Amino acid sequence: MNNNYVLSYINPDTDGIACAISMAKLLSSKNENWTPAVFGSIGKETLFVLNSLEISIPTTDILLDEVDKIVLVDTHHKTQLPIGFPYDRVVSIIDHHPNGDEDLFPNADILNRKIGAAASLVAEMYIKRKIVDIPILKLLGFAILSNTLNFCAPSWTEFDKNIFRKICDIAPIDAEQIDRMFEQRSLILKKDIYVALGADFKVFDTKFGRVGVSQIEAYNLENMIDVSQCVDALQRLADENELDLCLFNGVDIRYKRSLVIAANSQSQELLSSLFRLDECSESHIFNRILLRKTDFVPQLNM
Ligand SMILES: [Mn+2]
Repeated sequence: MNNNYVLSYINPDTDGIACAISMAKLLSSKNENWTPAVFGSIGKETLFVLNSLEISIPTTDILLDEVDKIVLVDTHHKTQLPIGFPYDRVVSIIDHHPNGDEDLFPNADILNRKIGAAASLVAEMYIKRKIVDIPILKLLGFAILSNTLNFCAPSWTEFDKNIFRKICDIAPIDAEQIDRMFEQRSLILKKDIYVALGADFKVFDTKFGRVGVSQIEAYNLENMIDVSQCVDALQRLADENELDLCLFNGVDIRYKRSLVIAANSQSQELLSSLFRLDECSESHIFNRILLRKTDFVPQLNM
């Protein structure tokens, strides 16, 4: 049996893994065996999707020394691949990212389009060849949703949307399953809010003094966040950074709203004066998405 792999970048997301599984299935035949495999680990969101579709989890056991041919999906970038990666064995690349290292792959056909998900390109192959494989089509549909944040991220294109519609005509995707998939991604908010808040925390010198603003963009964020835990974590961040003023901007992609939380009473006053709110409270929901760059930083200096 030959030793062919479909691979993506180290610690791939749902798009990378969905493409690896689907391409391996598409390429495998009586004479040729293709194995989807993963460098690094598989995230919670992806595991949820694979389990709910009853698709087996790809192996992480890759014998690069003995590899015959490789198809690479969702990447063609040197920095995203392991040291010693056999570039010359790559026969085909399917990607949607700019600035790849084309020259490293002398034997590869490269398909690279600037669209929202590599899964859209693989799904197009299934649709064009009229291959009706319901779990695989659903997997690719979930990957498109994951990569485009349910068509909320700016990266999606009409191509992605068209392919997604065609997938749904053949293999409808349950809206509740979509919510549950995205919730897997937001679990960090429940598990360790302090780590989540610290991941994107910036300090600004403003006319009010130094102000820390943490921001998280997540799906169904309002239902994942415990406000009092968030206040405590925010105060901890404020203390560590020797700040009196500290705010959190939680962008809920599902409801297209922002939940803003203040660390302490001084920060509550700042919050109400920044947005001319009638009263001071530890949290406030805005009926639109606020962004730190456009809705906080300019106001802090005005
Ligand atoms: Mn991708």
